[in-house]
Amino acid sequence: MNNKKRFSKIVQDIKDIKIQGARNIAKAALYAYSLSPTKESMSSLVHARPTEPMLVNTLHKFEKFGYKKTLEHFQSAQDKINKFVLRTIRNNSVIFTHCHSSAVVNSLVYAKKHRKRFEVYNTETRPLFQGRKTASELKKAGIKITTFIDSAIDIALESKQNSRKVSMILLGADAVLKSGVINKVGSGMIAELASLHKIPLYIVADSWKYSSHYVPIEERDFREVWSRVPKNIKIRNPAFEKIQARYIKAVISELGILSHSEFIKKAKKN
Ligand code: RUB
Repeated sequence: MNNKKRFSKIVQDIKDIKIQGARNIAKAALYAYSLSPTKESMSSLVHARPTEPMLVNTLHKFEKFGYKKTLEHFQSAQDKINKFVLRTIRNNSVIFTHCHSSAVVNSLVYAKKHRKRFEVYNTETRPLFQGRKTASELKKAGIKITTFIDSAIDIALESKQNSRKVSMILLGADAVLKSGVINKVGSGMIAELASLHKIPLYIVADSWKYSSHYVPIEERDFREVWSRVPKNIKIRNPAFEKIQARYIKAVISELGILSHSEFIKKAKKN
């Protein structure tokens, strides 16, 4: 396969969610852009998933620092994040997560390897079921996992309906903004329920997800929801949603375990 074909395949895989999650998307975009570093390539990568400032930030870093140095950031940031998440997990706890975040999954696998005792509740995450990916990866690492249908989020978080109460929520992020965090649709509702049930909600995210610009919410194809929908039924399929800053206990990034406002200050400086 030549570079042009390889580039187009990566863009298509990002569009089709074969490559998913902000960090994996940014990493794949970095490689694709290194194959074809032109204005047009930048534009097709940026438009492949519009809610991804990490992708944009990564391509700008590439222009300043080159491929190798930019790529190194991903692992070194994740290594630091893993250590910070390890500190926040209490033994014998139940952790709730949503969709598939490589930052969350990596840090949970790291915590398990470092002998933390915990189990995980997660959601299947319709319409594309990224929750199954999370469940399979955690199971493979020997972590006890229970998957709930999305409509049962309140049941998952409500202590009376489960043998054990959820002690913390770990969510990934697509964008960290001054007003809050954008993550998979459903995250806003989870944050409101977390506040109702007094469960701390942490965002686990690389600081390159910070953006001082407006970030649009991607609306995806209706066929993901209902492929043969009868005429005159309109389908809405927003991919992401904002979590208001007031619901966030801390943002765990390579910069530390910081309140949302402290994170914004530090990320702005970087
Ligand atoms: C994935 C999603 C993830 C964030 C963070 O949505 O919302 O929580 O992207 O992921 P989609 P990561 O499946 O639509 O891309 O921690 O891997 O950056």
